[in-house]
Amino acid sequence: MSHPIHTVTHIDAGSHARCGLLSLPHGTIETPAFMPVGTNGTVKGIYHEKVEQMGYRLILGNTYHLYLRPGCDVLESFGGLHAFSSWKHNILTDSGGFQVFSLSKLRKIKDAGVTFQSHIDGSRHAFTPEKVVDIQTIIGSDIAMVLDVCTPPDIDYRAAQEAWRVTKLWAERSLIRRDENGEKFRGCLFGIVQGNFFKELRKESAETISAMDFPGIAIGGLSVGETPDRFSDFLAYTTEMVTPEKPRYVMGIGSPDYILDAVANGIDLFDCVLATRTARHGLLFSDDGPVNITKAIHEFSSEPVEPTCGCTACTQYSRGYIRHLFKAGEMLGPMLATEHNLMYLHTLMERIKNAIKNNSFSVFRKEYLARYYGEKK
Ligand code: PRF
Ligand code: ZN
Repeated sequence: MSHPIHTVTHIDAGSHARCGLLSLPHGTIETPAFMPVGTNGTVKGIYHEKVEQMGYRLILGNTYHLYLRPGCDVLESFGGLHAFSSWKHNILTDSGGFQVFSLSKLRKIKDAGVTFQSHIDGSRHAFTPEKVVDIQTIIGSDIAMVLDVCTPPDIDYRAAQEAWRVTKLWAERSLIRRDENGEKFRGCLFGIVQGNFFKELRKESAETISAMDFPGIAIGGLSVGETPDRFSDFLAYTTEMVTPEKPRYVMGIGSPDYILDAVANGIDLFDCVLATRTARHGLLFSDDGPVNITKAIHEFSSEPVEPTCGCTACTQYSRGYIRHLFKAGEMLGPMLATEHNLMYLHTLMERIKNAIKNNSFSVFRKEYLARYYGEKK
């Protein structure tokens, strides 16, 4: 059996929110934690050094992208992604289970695996659950994810059942390959719960994946285009079915409201491109909701984006200047916005952890959301 990697240190008195310590090959992480996305081995628009200075110790990479470019031969010759990219802390890699379904063309799923065409040059490739574990072994992932079948929200029961059947089969084979790889695989392999928007399938999936020899459990197939109410309903339902003994990770969520929802249900980890992607379009997080810095109302504003934020953008520049950078197409605009959004989320996680430790998470959440959804600036 995999040894436990997560210790719960405190559970909030009024919700399922919990604080804990997650022990990984490149150091221990305080949970709940948000993970910035660095698809190609870089968090877009920001130095590793800054990401590290803010306090992040776990970032994401994508097996799908890294396998296509630079490729396993390059990664292997450098001794893995840590050495290649010079990121000293933990790396989680997604399996490609989502990227193959959202980015590639002509994909075909069989029990053996999935064949697809690269979104970069149209070349043909095949992923099997075994190959995906092998690629993540070469990458040197601290947390590796199993290959899964992520489905859109509008499919029928039979299609959802079939996707879960394949996901389960692949999860079993992934564990066998992890064990075959022995010492070469140094990370923690997480299982992924699927089951689309059918409670019966979600229950079976959560219980089955929880009982398998994974040290951590991810909840997949949420935030794939369903309504916020449906997201919230299925998040709560599924999380309750996942064993509390293991770290729980909900894949692909990262707006403050969804983070608070996830934490309230007892989720320990989440990631999303939202913070960094929307930053590049001039959307900056604030306690008063997202600020679109490109809007005309900021033209003459000498105010910082968020007065309580300690990032470079908020301590050194005005809204008016940052708006100008975006309007002029200057690189510094997206760079400052990226740093701000990551700093904002890191600070938000600190506030959340403090609220949990003080048993006041529900009050914090309510007050935070009242302001967040209030008058938009
Ligand atoms: N599976 C995998 N990666 C993911 C997802 C999933 O279901 C999602 C769904 N929100 C995001 N990233 N492997
Ligand atoms: Zn800031």
